[in-house]
Amino acid sequence: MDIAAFYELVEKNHSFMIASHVAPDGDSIGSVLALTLALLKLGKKAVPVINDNIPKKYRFLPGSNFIIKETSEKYDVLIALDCGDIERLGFNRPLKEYGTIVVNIDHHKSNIYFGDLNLVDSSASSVGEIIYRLLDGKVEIDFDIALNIFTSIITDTGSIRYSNTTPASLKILAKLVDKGVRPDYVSRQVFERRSLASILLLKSVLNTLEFSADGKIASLFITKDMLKAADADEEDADGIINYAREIEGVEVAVLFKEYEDGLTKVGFRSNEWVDVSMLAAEFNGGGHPRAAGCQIKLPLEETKEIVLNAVKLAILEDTGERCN
Ligand SMILES: [Mn+2]
Repeated sequence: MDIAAFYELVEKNHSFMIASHVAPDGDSIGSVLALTLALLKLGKKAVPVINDNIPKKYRFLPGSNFIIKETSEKYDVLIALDCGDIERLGFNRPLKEYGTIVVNIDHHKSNIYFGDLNLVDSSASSVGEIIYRLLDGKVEIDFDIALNIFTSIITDTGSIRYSNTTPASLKILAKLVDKGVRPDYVSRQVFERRSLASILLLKSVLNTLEFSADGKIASLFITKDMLKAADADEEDADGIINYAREIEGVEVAVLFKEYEDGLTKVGFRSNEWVDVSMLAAEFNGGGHPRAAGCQIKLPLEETKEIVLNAVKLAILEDTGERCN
């Protein structure tokens, strides 16, 4: 789908459901809201839908109070953002029951092109960047839309620190600052506010730090009891994996989270050369080369053993072919 096809779709249809993945992050929320606000400006009916709780730190985003979790309504068009596959949306019904036409806009390399129309660009830092390019010159990017897109890009690039930070994404950020977005304000909202519970949780999680593969792998885990003791929820665990990734000599960081019914969620981060999206894919997960995740229906200890063995193998293989 190119830009012309997108506007043809907008012209021909009236109601739009803009959706994104469960465990929402800055890119999913920001891009959903930016596109929702733009479609409203074009006189369309547009409803943002994310089937999960919106973390408190993203509540400052204009339009976030419009987000609903589910809908029994059917729209002309369902636009899924930042989802490599249908499962990520976390909906109970088939997509065609939400929208007559399904549009898939994403930047995951692993995207399976599940839409009737697909706009997938894995070179984009974020879906926010793709939305900017869709809107640029067609819809006035006002302050509210700018703030949402800025937050998409700044969160998916880890404050312009990750390898997906490109000249294109930096230029867009500059234009958004021109629209009045204040980087220091966004930073304080998103990166510099921590609950006491998150600090207490961090304290106990750091005690679980373990190394393998000569210090190239660092892993952490979170049990249900640790969450309870810190009076923390999942949101409070945000970013903890980076403490493992940032240790000198570490290439891959892994965070294991214990869930109900023997389910364990696994987060991966890498620094330079291991493609963790391939690792996550081994366990039916997905993501990006430097940040990915999966869920495994096994208790924490067994999951740790299986996953860490897979990471060790990946490190060995990659070391063999490594050129830098
Ligand atoms: Mn994203």
